[in-house]
Amino acid sequence: MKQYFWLVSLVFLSFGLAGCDSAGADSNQVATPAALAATTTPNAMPGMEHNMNSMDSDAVRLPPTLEAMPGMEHDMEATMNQSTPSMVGHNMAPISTEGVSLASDAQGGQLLPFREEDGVKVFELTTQAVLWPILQGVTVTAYTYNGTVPGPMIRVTEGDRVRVIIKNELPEPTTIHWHGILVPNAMDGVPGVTQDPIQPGDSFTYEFTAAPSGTFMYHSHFESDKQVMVGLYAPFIIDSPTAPTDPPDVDVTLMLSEWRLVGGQTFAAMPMTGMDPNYFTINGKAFPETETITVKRGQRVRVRLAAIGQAIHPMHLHGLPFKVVATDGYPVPAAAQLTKDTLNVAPGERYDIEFIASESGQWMLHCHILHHTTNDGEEPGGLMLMVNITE
Ligand SMILES: [Cu+2]
Repeated sequence: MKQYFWLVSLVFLSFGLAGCDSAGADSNQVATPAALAATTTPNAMPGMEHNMNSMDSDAVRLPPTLEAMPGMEHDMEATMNQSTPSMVGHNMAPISTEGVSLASDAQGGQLLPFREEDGVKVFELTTQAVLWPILQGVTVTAYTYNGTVPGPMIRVTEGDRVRVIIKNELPEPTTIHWHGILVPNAMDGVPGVTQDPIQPGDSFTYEFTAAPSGTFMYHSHFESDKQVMVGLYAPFIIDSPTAPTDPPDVDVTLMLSEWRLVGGQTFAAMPMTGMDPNYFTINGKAFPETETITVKRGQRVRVRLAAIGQAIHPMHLHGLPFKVVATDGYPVPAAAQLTKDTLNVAPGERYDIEFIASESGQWMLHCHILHHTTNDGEEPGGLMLMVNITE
């Protein structure tokens, strides 16, 4: 058991290091089995108490000595002691709550109103930190567009001229990337490449013609492993200019993500030991606070699944097989539409699925990585919601 654990750890570590900025790293510094053996038990493994009592305690030790992970020095120091105020890791320090107040809106992803100026649809966004309840009694410190997680939904028609004015009220720079939308390069939102970062207090105007039609997202592209993970994301739907002959009766967009909340402090959750998520949200809420999809029997339901965190979520729908009708915004021809009941949604991906509400009852839609259906280790929670089909 122990040997197997370390082997797995080593393999993961190797892959992890391969994906990091390890330029100039001495390969001898990559953790060896000896280094792996010299581990310490983590001080706190929140949410892991309830199901781990029977495990060999040696087996839950975490690898390795962090000094031996080239390319990760800048961030890892902070991980070692999360309560130290002098943390230097820019993405691993807790999100400051200084001057941050409770969100005034209760629900994210709501339609953003716009004004028309010379045929252009003009939207306004403000980035701001808020205290965002993901669950009754559980509040994260979030970076948001307009005070909600997810930010407000921008919904336009293909061919619309769209202008988005963003004012940055965060304590740090930011940019917006229009994920999947065919924007001109200068509007792509990559700091240092297509634009300068938008400094605190500054504004920036994005403008483009909305295309193609489909399910998209907008999100921060500045230190995105931090800013996206603490809430800077939102849905962007582009409808086809030709009205569909048979629109679904219900059309729901669900953004999936992860959080790390320890001791009341919010950290950017990362797929990395010591920064793992312990809360999981659909549209900014964890079960049982997730929304319920209420439909009448016989209605057709479209669910737009969008994973914006850093974990893959195999979403499983009880009782109601669905068809995958679009992938990353692009329609799937009818003859190629797979019928499934479980669908992997990887970070950045969008899938539009459709099903007929053929059987009345309460049907669960949930992630099948079952740790993702817990709230800080307590089940049920996280990535679950109910599809309530009435007569
Ligand atoms: Cu999951």
